[in-house]
Amino acid sequence: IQNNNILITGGAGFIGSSLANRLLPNNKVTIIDDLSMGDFSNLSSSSNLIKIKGSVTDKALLEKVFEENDFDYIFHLAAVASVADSVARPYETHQVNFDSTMAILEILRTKKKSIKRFIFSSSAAVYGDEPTLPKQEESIIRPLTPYAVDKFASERMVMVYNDLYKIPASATRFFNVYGPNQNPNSPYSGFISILVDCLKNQKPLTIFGDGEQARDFVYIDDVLQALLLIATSDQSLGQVYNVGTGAKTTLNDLIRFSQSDLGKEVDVKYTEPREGDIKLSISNIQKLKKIGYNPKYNLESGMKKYLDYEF
Ligand code: UD2
Repeated sequence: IQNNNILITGGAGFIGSSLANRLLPNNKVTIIDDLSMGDFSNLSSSSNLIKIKGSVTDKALLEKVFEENDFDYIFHLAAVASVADSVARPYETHQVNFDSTMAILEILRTKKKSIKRFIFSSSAAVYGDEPTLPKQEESIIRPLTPYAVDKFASERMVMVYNDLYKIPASATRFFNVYGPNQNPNSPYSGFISILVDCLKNQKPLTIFGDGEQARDFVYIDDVLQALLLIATSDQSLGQVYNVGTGAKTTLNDLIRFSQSDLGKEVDVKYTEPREGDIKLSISNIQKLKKIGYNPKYNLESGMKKYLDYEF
């Protein structure tokens, strides 16, 4: 993507800032972020960058931004990213995770905005705990939490706007993304960011459950590859894609790996599982591979790159 005008909601957050830094040298990038989890310091300084501190639930702000800009690409990454947080605050997370999507879609429809692509970040959480693995895009959808319901509803609404109103759109179902600049400072942060923080600062780690729950952890660079492919492929129009690696890692695997790799002991405490927590989540990525996706990192090389960056 070059010489385009791009909006990234949640652009100060982990995935958003990584994407912005990749696009900034050759594009104009506008960021909206409420800085609840993100930080503008994640972003490279650039004359191509416009930073707006504000919430995607603020319709007046969205309208103003769209009045002042004709965007080519919109990456809607702003979200309450934590499944557990959505269980604690279902209504507030709904406003961020669903209403904001509709607000943007409505502006695009009613103001007849012509864009190249709207990319919505959905989640593997939509599959829930239905035991068939790995998860394919056509697998049974059984959302178990407010987070998962809102991600699925947003994703479907995006597809309806694509089909009925010709707002060109695609969606990604992210599995568990990790890498530098993922904020570890909340009990709701991503597990790997918390683990790395514990390793760095010798803090105790809490595992919710027996640690045998498994995830498909995907390194941020592979996620950027996926986002850029999905945004620019003709084939991906009106389509939703799993974004993962296809590999299964348990939390206990991760602790063993980090300890042996770094030679540091982690003080682990096991406690009750989280409500709505999924036991096994592994992706089938054949559909994404058909448009050219080729993940470059397995857990070992991804963790190595992340840890080299942190230590
Ligand atoms: C992650 C994403 C979510 C969604 C989903 C898709 C984050 C924060 N959430 O949800 O946005 O896209 O993946 O698959 O990235 N855990 C602990 N101790 C801790 C923190 C977590 O044991 O201190 C457990 C947690 O109960 C869960 C696992 O680690 O079993 C992963 O938790 P998570 O919050 O990193 O991610 P997940 O899969 O709920």
